Amino acid sequence: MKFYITTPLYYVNGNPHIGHSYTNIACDVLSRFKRLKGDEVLFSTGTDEYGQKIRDAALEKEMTPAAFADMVVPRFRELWKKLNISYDDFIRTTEARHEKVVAQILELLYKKGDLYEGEYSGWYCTPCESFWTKSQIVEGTCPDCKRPVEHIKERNFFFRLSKYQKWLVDYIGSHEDFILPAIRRNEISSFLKNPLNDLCISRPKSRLSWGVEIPFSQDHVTYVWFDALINYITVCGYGSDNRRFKKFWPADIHMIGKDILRMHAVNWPIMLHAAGISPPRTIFAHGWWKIGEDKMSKSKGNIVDPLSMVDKYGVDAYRYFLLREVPFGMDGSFSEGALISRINSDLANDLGNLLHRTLSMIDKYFSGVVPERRGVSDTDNIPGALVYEINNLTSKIETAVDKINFSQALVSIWELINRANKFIEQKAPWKLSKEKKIDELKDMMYDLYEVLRVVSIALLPFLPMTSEEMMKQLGLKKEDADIKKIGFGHGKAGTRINKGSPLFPRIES
Ligand code: ME8
Repeated sequence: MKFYITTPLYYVNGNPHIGHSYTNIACDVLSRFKRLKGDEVLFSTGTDEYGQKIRDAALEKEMTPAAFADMVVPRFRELWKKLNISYDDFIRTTEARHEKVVAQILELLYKKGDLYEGEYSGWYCTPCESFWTKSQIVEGTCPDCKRPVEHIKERNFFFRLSKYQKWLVDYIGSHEDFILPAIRRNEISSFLKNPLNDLCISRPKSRLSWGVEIPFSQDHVTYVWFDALINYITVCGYGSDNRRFKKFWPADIHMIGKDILRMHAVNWPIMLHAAGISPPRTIFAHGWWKIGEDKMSKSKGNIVDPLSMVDKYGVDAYRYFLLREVPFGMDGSFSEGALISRINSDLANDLGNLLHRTLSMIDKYFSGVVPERRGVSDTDNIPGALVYEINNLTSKIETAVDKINFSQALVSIWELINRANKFIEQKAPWKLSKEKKIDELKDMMYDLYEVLRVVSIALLPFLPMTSEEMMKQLGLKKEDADIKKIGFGHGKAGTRINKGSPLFPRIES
């Protein structure tokens, strides 16, 4: 099975913030999960470098846009490295491979008559890089970001979006998973109840020359939103490697934030369809991280720097918080207080404690060697028993991940962790030891070891460093990180454990 997942290409007019990291962490979890299942994954990310706002940001720093982009791009790469984002390709819209495909698509649509020249008169919002009509703007401001728009009147090229509106409406109607979550599909369906305007896809060079050349016009470059979307087919080989393209396209998931849903769920499928290419399987638009009630964004200046969060609290604590705190798809409010609470309760108390005390007991009672368990009985196979719950974990996680519901997947893992913690309290192994009930003690230690072993595998996509550290302490090898081993009994009696320091020290606020 193949799995092709993409992130948006982020604008390079400022440093990456937690919103960007959220999308990439989500894609990383899905990619790692698919790899764990043995799928062949292509995970792409990158940067969007043309357009008016990058040009303006560069001018402010008295740099050329190209030099400015070269300065910012490494900050994205550095962040992805720090966050353990396992992407396979990083594409910049200024690369020749991208521009070549953009030119091919433009040429194809022009020859087909789907691009035409005309006069554009309307309003433009630079921070959103979006055109608006008179009826859309609100008291001279952009309906999305509420900042002033400028009036523009110039000759440009247009793409016949309107010609394909009926096709798109039918397509959305017959493909339930095309736009997710359902609330976003409904949003697009109601937007499509009104007639679509054709899309202005160019800029005269006299006003903006920082863009991809248009092969049939000396005087224009393409509109940033027209060129950037095309990266999704460039990455998987369109126009350069047909076999690879056939293998990976259509993309399985375009992961985006809800701010750029219309471009992805209306313009992009129509561009593809007009060019004779199938649409992606799923466009998933997640919610926003806000600060209080405000959306976090580079242009609003209320940014939380992911690097400082990671330096303070660690990569996996940060990943855990973003994935666990808010059901994926909904908005969330970021606060350090909430992050610290999650670290102390879920990571330090529940997970960290279970590992530390179980390994301490295996050290104490069995000299650091996993004991052998007696056979499994009927009472082990009823809901609530550890054996039963361990055997049910994979299906719970798979169901949640298939629905792109990360918090639910983590809840299932933590239910098992907490059941094991409760089991220790109820069974009081120290009493079993005192009373010399050695067989019972062995069974119990083996079961706790099994919980930790399956948890260490299940956590790999979400918290890769923690998973690795747990496996090391549990005396497991790399090849033990296999989804087929998330089941009771794969752990080997006789394994020597290597107890280390606690995974997540408590944070005193
Ligand atoms: O839109 N909360 O780039 P961009 C959650 N270049 N996610 C957020 C967020 C927030 N507060 N802020 C940003 C562009 N994001 C275009 C994309 S794609 C061909 C071109 C994430 O730098 C989210 O994924 O403005 C959102 O869609 C994306 O960053 C926008 O990034």
